[in-house]
Amino acid sequence: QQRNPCVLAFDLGASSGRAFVGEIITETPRDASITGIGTGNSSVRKLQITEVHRFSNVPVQIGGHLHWDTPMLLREIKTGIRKAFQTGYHPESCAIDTWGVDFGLLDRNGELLGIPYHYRDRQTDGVVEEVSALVGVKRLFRESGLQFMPFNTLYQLYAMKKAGSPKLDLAETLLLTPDLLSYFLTDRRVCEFTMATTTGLFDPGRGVWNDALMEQLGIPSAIFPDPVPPGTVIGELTAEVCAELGVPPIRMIAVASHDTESAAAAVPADSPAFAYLVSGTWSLLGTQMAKPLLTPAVLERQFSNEGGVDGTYHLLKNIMGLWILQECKRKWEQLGEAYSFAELVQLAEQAEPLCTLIDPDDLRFMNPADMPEEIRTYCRETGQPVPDSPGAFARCILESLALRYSQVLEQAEELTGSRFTGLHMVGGGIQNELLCRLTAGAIGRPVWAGPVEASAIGNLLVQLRTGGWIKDSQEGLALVKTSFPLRIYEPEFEEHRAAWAAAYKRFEQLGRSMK
Ligand code: LFR
Repeated sequence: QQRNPCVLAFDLGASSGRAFVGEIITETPRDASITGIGTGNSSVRKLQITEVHRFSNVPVQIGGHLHWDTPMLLREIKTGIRKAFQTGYHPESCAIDTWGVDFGLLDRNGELLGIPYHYRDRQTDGVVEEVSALVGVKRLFRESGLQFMPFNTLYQLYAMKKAGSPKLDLAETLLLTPDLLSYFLTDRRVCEFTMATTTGLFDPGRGVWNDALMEQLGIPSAIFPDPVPPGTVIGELTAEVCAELGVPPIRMIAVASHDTESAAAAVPADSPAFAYLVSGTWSLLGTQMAKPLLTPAVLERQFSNEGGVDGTYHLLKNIMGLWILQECKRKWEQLGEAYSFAELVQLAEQAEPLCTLIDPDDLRFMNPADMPEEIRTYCRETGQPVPDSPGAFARCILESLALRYSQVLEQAEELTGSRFTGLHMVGGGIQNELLCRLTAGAIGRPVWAGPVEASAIGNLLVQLRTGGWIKDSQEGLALVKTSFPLRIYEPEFEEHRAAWAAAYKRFEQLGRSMK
C-alpha cells in the first residue's frame, strides 16, 4: 500500500505547544453528482492534520528574571516526535516554529549559556528610550523596519550588555528559539530568515545583519550565523537523539520559524492584497508586501516589517491580544475563582455592551502583577465605570481589542494605499466566536475566520514544499482552501453601526488622553 506523504510540525506559543502530523490525502466524493463537482476524475487533494501531542508552556521566575523553561520545551518536542512514530506515522521531516525575538547563547563548546530570557522579562524596562537616543529613531527604524517593542532582541542584548552580563563575552553563537531547539536535536547551527527579521539587528532594506549597529551598541556581530531562507534543510536528528527516542534519523527543516509568518503563509486569501489578523496571546494585524515599507509614516504609526516566506515582507502591528484576558483568568484562578475561556466568553455575552473601553496597547498591560487591578486603575484614571464581574472584564477586553483592530486596519490601509474588503482571522483566538463577531461589528466588514491552526499549517506547507510534495505557495494555499472551510462573520451593519461609531470615537479619545 502506498503511504501518504506526511510531515511533523511543532508550533510553540507563549502558553502552549502543539505537535501536528500533516498528511496529503486524496478524497473521492462518494457521489460526485450530489457535490456538484462533476463526474469523472473528481478526487480532491486535502491536507489532513492530526494533533499528536500538546503541552503547556509556563515560564519560570528565577530570582529577578523571567525565563523560558527551555529543557522542558526540548523534552516535550522529543515526546512529540516519539508519539508521532508510536501513532503509526513516519514523518519525512519535522520543523519547529515559535514566537519571535528570544534566543539562547552557546559557549565555545556548543553548550547553552544560562537560561533563555522570556520576552516579558523586565530587564528591558527603559531601554527603548535609551537606544533611541543613542541611535536616533529614524535610523533605528530605517535599518530595522520594526515597531519599537521593548523585547526586540536588540534591546534584550543591549540590556544584558549594560548589566555587565558575562554571557555575552563567552558567547560563540546566538540561536533564536526555534533554531536553538533544532540545534539540540541536530547539532547544526542555523539562523532562519523570518526569525532574523524580528531581532532589530537585521537590516531589511539591505537584507544583511547590521554590523555597524551591533558595534555601536557593543553587541558582538560574530555570534550571528548567516540567515537561511524558509525551506532550508537543517540536518538530520543526531544518532544520540534517534537512539534516545527509538526513531529513524528524519530531517529537520527551517520553515517560516516565526509563528506569525507561518500563520500568515496559511491565510486562505483570494487576492494578493489582503489583510489578516493572527489571533493568539498576541494579535498581529497586517498585510503581505513584496518588500519592506520603511517610510516615515510607518515609523510614525509604529508598524513592523517582518520577513515571510518566498522573500515577502509583512507590514504588521503587534496588538496586545488575548494576553490581557489570559492574565485576568490566571489571577482569578489564584483567587480561587476558576473560569474556562468558554465560560468567560459566555459571561461576556451577557454583559452590557460597549460600557468600558481600554487601550489594549498601553504598556502597563504588558506584564502587570495583577491584570484585573491594572484594568480597574485604568478605568478610574479615564473616568469610566469599573468592571465589576468577570463577564464585564471579558466584554471590556474583547470590545477594546475589536476597536483597536478597526483602528489598525484603517492605518494599514492608509500606509499601503490598499482597501481591504474584509479581514482574515486565523489562530487559536478565532475559537472565541464573540471576538470574531465583535471584530466584524467594529470594522464594519466581514471577518473570514480560519484556519485555527494556521501556524502549524504554514509550518507543514513549507516542509511539504521542501519534500517536493507541493510545488509552490499557490498549491499550498489551494490545499488550505479545500481542507479548512472558512467561517464567515458578517458585520450586522445596520443595527450596530451607530453604536460602534460612537464607541470608536470614545476609543480614539482614550488614546489621546493617556499618551
Ligand atoms: C506571536 C509573536 C509575535 C512576536 C511576539 C513576541 O506569537 O511571535 O509575532 O512579536 O510573539 O515574540
